[in-house]
Parts: sequence; structure tokens; C-alpha cells
Amino acid sequence: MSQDALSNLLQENRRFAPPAELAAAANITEDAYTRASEDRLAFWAEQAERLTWAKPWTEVLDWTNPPFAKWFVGGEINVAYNCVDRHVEAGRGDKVALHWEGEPGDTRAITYADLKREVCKAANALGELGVVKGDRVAIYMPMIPETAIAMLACARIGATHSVVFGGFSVDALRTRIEDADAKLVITADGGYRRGAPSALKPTVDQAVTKSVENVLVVRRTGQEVAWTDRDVWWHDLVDRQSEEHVPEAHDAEHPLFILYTSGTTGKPKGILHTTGGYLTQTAFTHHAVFDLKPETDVYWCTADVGWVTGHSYIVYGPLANGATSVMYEGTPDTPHRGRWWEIVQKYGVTILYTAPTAIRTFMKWGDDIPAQFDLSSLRVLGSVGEPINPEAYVWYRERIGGGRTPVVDTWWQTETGAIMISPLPGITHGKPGAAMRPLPGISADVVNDEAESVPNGSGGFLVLREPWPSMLRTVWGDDERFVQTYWSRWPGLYFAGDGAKKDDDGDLWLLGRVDDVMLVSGHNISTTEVESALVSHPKVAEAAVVGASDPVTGQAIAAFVIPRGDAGDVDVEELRGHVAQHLGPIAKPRQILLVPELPKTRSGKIVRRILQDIAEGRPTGDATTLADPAVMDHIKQALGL
Ligand code: 6R9
Repeated sequence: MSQDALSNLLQENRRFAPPAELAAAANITEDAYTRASEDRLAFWAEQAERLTWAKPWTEVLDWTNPPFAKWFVGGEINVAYNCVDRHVEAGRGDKVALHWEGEPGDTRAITYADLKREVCKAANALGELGVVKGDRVAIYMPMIPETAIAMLACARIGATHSVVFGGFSVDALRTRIEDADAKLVITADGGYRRGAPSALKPTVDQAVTKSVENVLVVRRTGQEVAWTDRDVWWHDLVDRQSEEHVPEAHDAEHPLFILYTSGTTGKPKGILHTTGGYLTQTAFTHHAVFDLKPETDVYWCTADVGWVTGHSYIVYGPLANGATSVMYEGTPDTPHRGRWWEIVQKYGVTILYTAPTAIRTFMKWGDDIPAQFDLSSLRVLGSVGEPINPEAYVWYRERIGGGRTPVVDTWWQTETGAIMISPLPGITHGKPGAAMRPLPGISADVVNDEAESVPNGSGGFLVLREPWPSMLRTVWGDDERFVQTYWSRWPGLYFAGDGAKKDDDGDLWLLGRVDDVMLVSGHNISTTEVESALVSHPKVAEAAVVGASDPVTGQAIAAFVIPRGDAGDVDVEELRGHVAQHLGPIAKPRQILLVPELPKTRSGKIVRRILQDIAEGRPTGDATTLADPAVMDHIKQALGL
């Protein structure tokens, strides 16, 4: 995105007030914003007090060497103790921490007391394998309780974990093992996906490098695995360990984990998160944004643990808060398309946190599916990963939330570690499609090319003005890249890489990655807004929009549309007219291609680069980060390529 600010095209006038009952008992009230703006550091110090520290900090923030921050300087804390032991010590050992549901229908209920035993045994097992504080451990696992147990065991002993998506290839896994110099890989024989065991161990066998001394293997599917001297079964090693393990206090800035962002170019960046600030902000935001009442809520985040959302909002935030969570291993359509709603009904889920890509898929599958289940337990719905289209927001609220539930659209990144911009369910009058305001203690802004704050009613670049507790501390092994990527565009500002606009009330709307913004006849147009206009047409299930080079307009808008129901029905001219009517003639797509699927990453983000190749008539590039590489064949087939 270059000179002129983003055109402010979309108009949305619907508003949803918080339910009175929720507002009356909300965890966070308006005064939190006031207190945080009066004294931001005192506000964060107050939030850090939710945790149990082994040694108090002497300074909240050391920002003398920006952009390298130190939070809660001198403080010492054990993350696993905070997520597990302290709840048991407080007499809540019998409370369920995880209702785990395997894809084939097997289940496990794990209480906080169970979790403590398992984490202690796993921590002792890591010790027996020679893993010590400061070592790196790669975790390549399906969605099973041992994944969370392994992460917590690492945190307990001070080993830094690097979770790699169970869907990633040999190359992706090897690069990550190598970059972090991992000493141990924790994996499983496989996991269940789409009704069948899907192997993991063979990928690890091909990906291990010199630094790896052992591979610790959980038996999940029972499938045949190759075996070497370096391999150790989890049940052989962990099961015979002592259930006692004394948690050592670690420095607030001790490295907790590395998580690689795929990025569209260059080698993946190992985003480094540390201990005290990360846990403070994940715990606070989980409490505030979801209005969590640990005694009565049943919380379910549907993300994969291999995504930052799984780290912060399946493992660390909810467990630090003593929540009861659901964890599900498999896909939403196995064995039937109502599986998620069956799970909500079965466990009485009260808070659901998922991604727009899933919501749009459910819209496509039809309203009658969720309607067959009792979803009346739900009281707060969350969204993350992409801008949520207004239509998807309203569908989610109506069809899943029965028209009662606030929808919180949460903006954040792997780099921010925790939620940064979001409505609060007891306060905010929600606007469909808007992430609304920065959370208390967070200072986000929208600026123009000159780093000037834009007035209400205009768009520009999303930036963060002040350091925050769960911010990334660096790119693993590459301080220079950390500074270059995030802090060099404008001195003193964190550049998030997203476009955003302020509406007339000053509320924030996210507009997609700035690399994806289209420049049509001199106007910056957001892919998100055109996609939302398309999705608001009753015959459109999903849409992805890219700028394709055009001799006349510089770039022209090319749209890929998944029709709802029968594609034969859809009149492409009508859709072009629909966009023009909603956003103005400048945003009318040059071409609309009807496709059966869209290329997406495992966390559900559309990979526009590949669609741009198609729109510009090139052979399509690297598809290795796609959740399902076969999608490209289906698209090409549908387009006769
Ligand atoms: C948590 C996560 C980060 C990028 C981010 C932005 C997009 C995430 C969003 C959103 C609009 C939201 N994004 N949440 N855009 N509204 N509520 O997704 O982390 O995988 O690192 O992706 O995702 O573009 O910059 P990560």
C-alpha cells in the first residue's frame, strides 16, 4: 500500500448491545479503560498479580533499549505451576481442566490433579533424557492431551518448546528443528483426521537432524512405526516416572517458546516469547475478552495447538485461569457435518472461539445442521485469524448464538502473543465486522505514510505505539531481522503489516495484510471489503479477492467465489453489479471466477499469492503451506486450466 489512505468503502449500520445480564456481571467494566490510560504500567502490574510469582519483580517495564523489552524485571515465576499446581493447591484438583474428544469418539476427562501428575511425570522424563533448562524441544503432535502436557513439562523445567503443525511437511519440520537446534522431538505415531489414522512419525524420521538426541513417541493410533535407537515410547518412559516434581522459578524473561510464522517470503521467522509478560497478558485477555467465569463456564477454542491461538487460548491463558476446556482432535465434518454442534451440546459449551473460515464453511453447509442441536448453553462467541465479514458475523450470532450472544472479533498475531484489539462482551455495542477498540493497556493506532495518526473516517496502517507484556522479544537468532521487519518502517512504532480504518466513531476495522491491498486506478482498495461485499450476496458462500496486473488500471480486481448451493445458478454479472452497488463502481471486479474451494493455510488464511498467479496467467507457485495441496487441482479443474 502506498500513498493515499485506504478508501473507506464499506458502510455497516447494524449494532448489537451487550445482553443486560452479561453486562451486569461482566469481568471488565468501562473503568478498566480509564485506569489503563491513566497509568498503563500500573494497570499491567495489577494484571500480573493474577499470577503466583516465586519472586516479585522490581520494575514493570524496562524499555531503555528499544525495541528489546523486558517486562516484570527481576521477577521469577513458573508457568506450569501457575497453569496447574496452584489450582490443585487451592482445592480445585477435581475440577476438569480438559474434556478431550478424539475424532473416533473416544474421550478423556482430565482434572487439574490429573494434569499435575502427568506434567510432573513428563517433566521428570525430560530430565531423564538429559533435557535441561535452556534446551529447545520440537513438538510435532496431533490434538491430544499429551501435546499440552508436553508443552507444560517443557515450561516447567525451562526448556523452550517449538510446536510445529502436525500437517507440515518434512522440509518445514526439518527447517524448524534446525533453526532452533532442537535436542528432542516429541511426536506421536499419528492422529485421526477425516475418519482415518494419519501418520506423523515417518515425517519426523525424515526430518531429524544432528542436534536431535531422542524422539519421544506417544502411541495414539497404534499404527505401525519404524524404530531406531534414538526413539523412546512415551508410555515406556513417562508412565514409570515419579509424580513429584518441584517447579523451579524461572526469570520473567526466560524464553518460553518459539513459534514460526510461515510468512509469504523468505525463511520462516522464529517468533520468541518469554515467560512473565506472556502469561500475564494471555491470562488477562482470556479473562476479559471471553468474560470467563471459571466455576461455571465450559470454554472451547477450536484452533490447532500448532497455531499461536492454540498456544495462548487452548493451553496457557485458559489453564492459568483455571478454566474447564474442550479439546477436539479431528475435523468438523467427521463423521458428520454436525460434529461441532454435537460437542457443544454434549459438554454444554458456553464460550466458543473459532475462525471466520470455519464460520463461512458452516454457512455453506446450511442452517439446518446447527439447528438440529441444542446450542442454548452458548453465551459468548469469538472469532480470530482473519477479518470476519459482516454477513458471517451476523450468521454466527444468529444461527449459533441464537441471537443472544455477543461476538468478539479478536485481532492479534503470533508476534503480539495475545489479543490486542477486541470488543469486550459486557461493554461493547458490537458492529458486525469491526474489531472495535484496543484492549485496556494497549495503544493501537492507524497512521498514514508519514506515521501521522489518521482522522476518524480514514484508513491506513495499523501500528502499536507502546510495548505490551506479551510482545515478541526477537526473531530467534536474528535480532537484526526483528528490528528490520517490525520496527524500522517508522521509528518507535511497531508495524503490524495490516491495513485498518477508523470509522466515524473511531472504532477499528481490519482490512487485511497491506501486501494484499489493491491499487486500482490510483485508489487503494482492501481485499477484505470486496470479499465482504461478495459474501453479503445470498448466493456466495466464500470469496477471495486479489489485485491482478492490468494495462489500463494498474491493478484490476479478480475475485474467486465459492457459490452457495448450485453454481449453475450464479450470475457473475449480477455479482459484479452487487459489489458496485455496495462499494461503488471503483470496486467492481474485472473478473469473477467460480471455484469449488480456496487455497488456505492450516489456520484458515487464504493464500492470495497463489490466486494472483492464476489471475495473472502464471503457473502457480509454492503450495507447501496449504492445509490441503489438492485444493489447487480442484480449482484448476473447475477453471479448465
Ligand atoms: C492470531 C493469528 C496474524 C494475522 C494478522 C491479521 C490476521 C488475525 C484477525 C486478523 C482481521 C482479526 N488476523 N486476527 N485480521 N481481524 N480478528 O491469527 O495470528 O497466524 O500470526 O496471523 O492474521 O492479518 O496480522 P497469525
